[in-house]
Amino acid sequence: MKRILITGALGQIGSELTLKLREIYGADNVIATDIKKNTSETAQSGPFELLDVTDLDKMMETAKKYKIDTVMHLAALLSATAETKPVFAWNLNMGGLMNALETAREMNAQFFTPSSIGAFGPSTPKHHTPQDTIMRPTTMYGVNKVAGELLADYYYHKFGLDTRGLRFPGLISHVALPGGGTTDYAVEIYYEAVKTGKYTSYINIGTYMDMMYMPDALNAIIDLMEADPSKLKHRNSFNITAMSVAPEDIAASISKYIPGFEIAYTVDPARQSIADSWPNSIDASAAKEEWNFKFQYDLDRMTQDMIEKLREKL
Ligand code: VAH
Repeated sequence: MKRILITGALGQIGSELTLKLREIYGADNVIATDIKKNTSETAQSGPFELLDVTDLDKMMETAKKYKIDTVMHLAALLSATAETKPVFAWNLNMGGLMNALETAREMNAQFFTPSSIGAFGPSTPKHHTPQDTIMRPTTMYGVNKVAGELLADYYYHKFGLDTRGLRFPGLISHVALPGGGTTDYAVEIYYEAVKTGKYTSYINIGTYMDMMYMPDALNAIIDLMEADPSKLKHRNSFNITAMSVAPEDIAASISKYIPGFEIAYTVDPARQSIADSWPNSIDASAAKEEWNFKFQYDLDRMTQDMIEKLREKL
């Protein structure tokens, strides 16, 4: 990883990943791209190009202009939005991925794209979901993620491209908001806790999903990309997680730092049914064995940091 092209650089992951990569590899060596520009530090602190990921010519041209050797393809529509616009989701998620893989192939670049716990479905074992198991998702997002994992593995086997991926759980951060995901509640709850001291959850009590704090997710991406390829038995994609939590667990953790915090529930059936189709807790042992995956933030440590950072921000 010396010259990195990032798509979706102003999204939830990209906003922070771009800055972290610029710190490590040098600001000029990390080319941020997104469909729109904004005034964030991410957009201003190094090279930025407008890029619609469905435009292969522009992606190739940008890759060649900057002589990139790594593609990190983050641009995608998340699960809840994808359910409301399935055809658009297919075209963006699969079309964008295909273009990013083709760009990586042309440049002989290392390649990363996130998968998700959304790649699993109702017939997947729900607890300690193994690395290699049944994957029959019932959402468009999940279908895209499974197809994406297979496609990235195909590029590895067929063309020898160095493709690597992670199955992310819900990611929680205080920098850029997620948009249109099922796990977004786990971010909103912190904003509302700091702003108003209460939160109404659209995900029901007792609904367990895996989650991870953004700093751990960023380290995982970099550790995986830097990992010795001879140790990797899997490539696309590795289960990783830091905690398996339900809304009431996050609420209880927040109450330790914001006494009197109140949670209520008004369930959104659309997002609840997506959450119900996903695992309760996944097993990350393959990631630990093959490239030493580790995390630093458990629920309380994350809560403490989120509240501190949001108090400064809001
Ligand atoms: C979503 N945050 O909710 C994403 C994620 C684990 C789920 O992929 O759609």
